[in-house]
Amino acid sequence: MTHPAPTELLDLARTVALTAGALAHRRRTEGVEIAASKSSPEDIVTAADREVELLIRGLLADARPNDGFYGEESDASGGSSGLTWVVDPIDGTVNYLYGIPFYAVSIAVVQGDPDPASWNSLAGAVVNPTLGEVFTASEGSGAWLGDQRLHVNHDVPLSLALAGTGFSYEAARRVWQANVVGGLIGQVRDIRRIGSAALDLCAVACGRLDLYFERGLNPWDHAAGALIAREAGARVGALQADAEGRDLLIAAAPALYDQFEPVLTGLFERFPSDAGLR
Ligand code: LIP
Repeated sequence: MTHPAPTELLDLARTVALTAGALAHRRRTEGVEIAASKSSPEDIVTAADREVELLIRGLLADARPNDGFYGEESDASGGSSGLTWVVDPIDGTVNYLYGIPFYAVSIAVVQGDPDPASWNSLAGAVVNPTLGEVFTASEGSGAWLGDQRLHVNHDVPLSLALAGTGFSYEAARRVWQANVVGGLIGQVRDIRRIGSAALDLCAVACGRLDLYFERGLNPWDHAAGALIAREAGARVGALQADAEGRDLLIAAAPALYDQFEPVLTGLFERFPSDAGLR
């Protein structure tokens, strides 16, 4: 099934993400309302998360009615075009709630099922409305921050790597993740917890981080950011040849990735999850 050029799909992703970002920002200044909690009391959804996703979904359906949709805050829908939009309306919702200027609208379009293990990412946009930063990438055309081409940091030894990571909304998983970070912190330059997987991956792409890893992410958290990191020269995946996914996502320059992988494997063995978490 033919589809438009990735650069053309990117224009749509960027335009919609900017419009959605403006709404999210406006709602932030008006005051944030928690609508509900999801997998745990810590896992909240705001009224703005839902409103912004509705806006994105409508704009994409108007422009491309035959595409599928897979978003964090609403039911997925299939399409007949072979393309699916993978959307996180506000990635970094807890930052959004607290007014920490690190949340983002994340929009990607993939070919095939919305499953990181098999999809082919064509284009992605991540917009941080507070900083006015627009990260974009399309398949084979590189990664950009505005009109600045991005490249990951190369030739960084693990001991000098600034590593980003994140923690789950499940308390038992957070304790397990913290044990792993405790085992790692003496082997890297330092750790950063930015609070948005989409912005963590963009940070690897633009060299603000040397390495990022996290367990427990949903496809919408990383769909656009992983393409942006890849197009900036990062290797993105899990352990061995596994594709990134809910189990684990690692992103770093290839040489650093190769150094980090055995260390992380060792830490997972040293700190097996008490609660049998995978
Ligand atoms: C967030 C991720 C972050 C992770 C949080 C949460 P949300 O997504 O971007 O990396 O550590 O637990 O999953 O819930 O803000 O869309």
